[in-house]
Amino acid sequence: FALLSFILHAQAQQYDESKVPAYTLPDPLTTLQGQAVKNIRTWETVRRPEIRRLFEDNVYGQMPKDFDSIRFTVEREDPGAMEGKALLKETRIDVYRSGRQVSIHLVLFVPKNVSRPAPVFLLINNRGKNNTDPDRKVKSPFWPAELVTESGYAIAAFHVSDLAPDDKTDYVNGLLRLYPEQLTADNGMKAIGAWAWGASRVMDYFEKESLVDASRIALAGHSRGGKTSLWAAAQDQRFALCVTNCSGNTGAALARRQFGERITRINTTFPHWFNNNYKKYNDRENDLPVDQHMLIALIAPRPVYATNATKDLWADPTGTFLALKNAEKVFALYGLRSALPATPPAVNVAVENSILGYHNREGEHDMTETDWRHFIRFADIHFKRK
Ligand code: GTR
Repeated sequence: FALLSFILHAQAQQYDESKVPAYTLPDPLTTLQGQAVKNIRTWETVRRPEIRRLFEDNVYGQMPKDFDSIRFTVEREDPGAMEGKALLKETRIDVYRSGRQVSIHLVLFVPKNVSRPAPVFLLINNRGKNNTDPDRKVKSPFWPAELVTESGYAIAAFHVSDLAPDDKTDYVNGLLRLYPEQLTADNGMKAIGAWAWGASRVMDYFEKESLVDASRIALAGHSRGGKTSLWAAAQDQRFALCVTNCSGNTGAALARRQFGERITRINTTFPHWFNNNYKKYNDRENDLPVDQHMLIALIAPRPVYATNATKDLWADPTGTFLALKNAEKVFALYGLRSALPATPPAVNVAVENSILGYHNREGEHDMTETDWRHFIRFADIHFKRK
């Protein structure tokens, strides 16, 4: 009984808005020395590096970039894919360090009726590999390649397991074999760091691929993949736009609200996602030197689109909206307008014409064609404006 009640207690998460405690968020525009950040220069030279470092040390871990070499090998090219409407290119990205190697398999469809180089939606795929079927026998709404290419974008995907298996023991058998020193450091990278690292190596490839426009890469991820898309875009400023779908705790939702999934719970179920230091914040959200609005702020001035689903309270829709709102002032430094209302928009109402976009779709924890239609419109607005 004692054990059972312990388990039930440990798993009890709350969904009651009236029980959200009073909290004060760390100010993205006040430096650790207490200086107010009033211009882009201080933001970019002092405060932004400071926040990035805080996330590295306390949450996601380091992002090493000292590899020996990178090689791109075309594994398959089909100019007649999607009934002749697109070019399919599958590429293996091999990265070497100290005699060890990691390989990322990338699937890419480039529409034919669009002027090249094409803008791209890149998905960090955390679900089954068949969701991104290059043969299109499976047409998953999670990666609606036909819809995206018909809308004038190339679409690409890689699978997280190429970098780190999503398993609390097995996660070491991937990229971390190249960086074993990360495993013994309290601020060492684990699985989510490794997945984000992989997104950057795909970007290295895009920079060399003449079919695509490396200055218009929209990075997208769902849930744990959405936590990763935020961290990758925060780290790597080459990503021009970030989509974070139902990313919840340690994604786009504020930790201090303690609503839905909490840090203790995520660190217990998924001890292989975040660094060792993050475990110090179990049940101590208020001691964190950051909150997730600051992760969104790191992406400024690049546009960020976050979503939720009404039946996914676990991912705290209100906390996600509030994280965006509290990041607005950093985008404002760049003179960028956020059209987010003061309180969350009505269900299914998308805010797209805004540097910070948002919708709360009716339904379950998922990424659907409806979500993608909004991502496309959001990218249309921002990429055209460029
Ligand atoms: C859940 C986890 C969430 C989210 C989700 C997913 O079990 O608690 O943080 O990442 O998985 O990735 O679908």
